[in-house]
Amino acid sequence: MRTTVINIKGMTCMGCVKSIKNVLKILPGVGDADVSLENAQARVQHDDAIISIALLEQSIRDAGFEVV
Ligand code: 9UX
Repeated sequence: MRTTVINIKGMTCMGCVKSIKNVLKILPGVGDADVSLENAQARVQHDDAIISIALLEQSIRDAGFEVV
């Protein structure tokens, strides 16, 4: 497991936070995901042999947010 921090643009409420959190948590290889509205950031624990950073980022984009 490694921890990856991803900066996200476009979260405006706790609903946004929750939906990104849910999107990340259901991905295979993700242990835990914490999303912070005030830091505009996701902190994801993942096994990078199973899920790459690029895939995490793409999942956030697919959910309608911008990765910066
Ligand atoms: Mo945060 Mo609400 O979106 O549509 S502004 S969930």
